[in-house]
Amino acid sequence: TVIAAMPPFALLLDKIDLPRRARIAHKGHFGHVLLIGGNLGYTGAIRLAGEAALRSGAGLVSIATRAVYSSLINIGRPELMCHGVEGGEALQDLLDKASVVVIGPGLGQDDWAREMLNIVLASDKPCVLDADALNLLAEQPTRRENWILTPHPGEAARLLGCNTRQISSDRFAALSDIQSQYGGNCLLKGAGTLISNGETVYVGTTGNPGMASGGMGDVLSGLIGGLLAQGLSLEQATMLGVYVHGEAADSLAAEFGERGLLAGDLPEQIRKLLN
Ligand code: NPW
Ligand code: AMP
Ligand code: MG
Repeated sequence: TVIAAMPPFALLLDKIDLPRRARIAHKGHFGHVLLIGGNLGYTGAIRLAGEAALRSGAGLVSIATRAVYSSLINIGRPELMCHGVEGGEALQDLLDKASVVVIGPGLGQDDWAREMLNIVLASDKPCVLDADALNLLAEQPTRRENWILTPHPGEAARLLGCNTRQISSDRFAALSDIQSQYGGNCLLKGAGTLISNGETVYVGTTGNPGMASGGMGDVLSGLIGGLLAQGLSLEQATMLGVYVHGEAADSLAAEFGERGLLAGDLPEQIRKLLN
């Protein structure tokens, strides 16, 4: 395995085809992200992922969530389309319209969550698996190439059947084990997020301890999903997403300080950076 520092922003952008908005562009040109999650107690997670997907420039963003919460999640952010989905058939209809799926933020691990994940796994849509989708995946390990897995060390430990301390003692080995077992593009989040495409491991150079607060990871998975929906490759979306997520937090920390940085502060800053 080759280990490399993340290229600087200008070089990264040079290699990435983030689409320009042509004069005659319309929303259909920038992909449709379907985000699945937001179970009891965790509705905020899917809302944060949705805001990040919108600010990344995706054309359309839909959320599939529990029926009881569906009308609450987009309060104050009506650009998000929210669907209460209790059965597999309803989710299948939404999947058919989506270009990319993000599943996991606030998904929970109950029967509803399992049903949602199984339907996504049965489709061949490119997807980002985060949070509880990773915890459920650990129960039925599967390999796939067209997905991005975004574990933090706790989720990584579940994916590998070990404990967090073992993950932290050799993060490169842990990520390499996850990638070879599960395939696709994989991250190991934390201070200095690692990214693996199976050949090279990149070390993230952005981010700060202000990000040690709830919802930060949910913003990252929505951002990566939004970039994927705009036509970036799995690797490009992962690299650019991790870079910009950390850089957004760094510029906010430089202005306001690390303490009190909120996940919900990031999407607007992400927009500035991507433009
Ligand atoms: P320890 O304690 O060190 O052994 P969980 P979660 C470890 C949703 N959210 N370095 C650490 O383990 C999510 O989307 C909803 C080392 C820690 O105790 C999920 O669906 C929010 N260890 C659900 O909640 C905002 C690290 O992992 C354990 C580490 C549960 O997700 C919050 C915690 O992980 C949240 O996003 C690191 N850098 N990072 C909302 N507003 O609705 C983590 N660990 O048990 O998987 O719980 O990540 O909170
Ligand atoms: P999650 O635990 O899923 O909410 O994800 C937390 C996000 O914040 C990940 O992208 C981490 O890389 C980032 N993060 C958390 N703590 C730090 C830190 N001390 N330095 C840099 N990034 C961090
Ligand atoms: Mg998380």
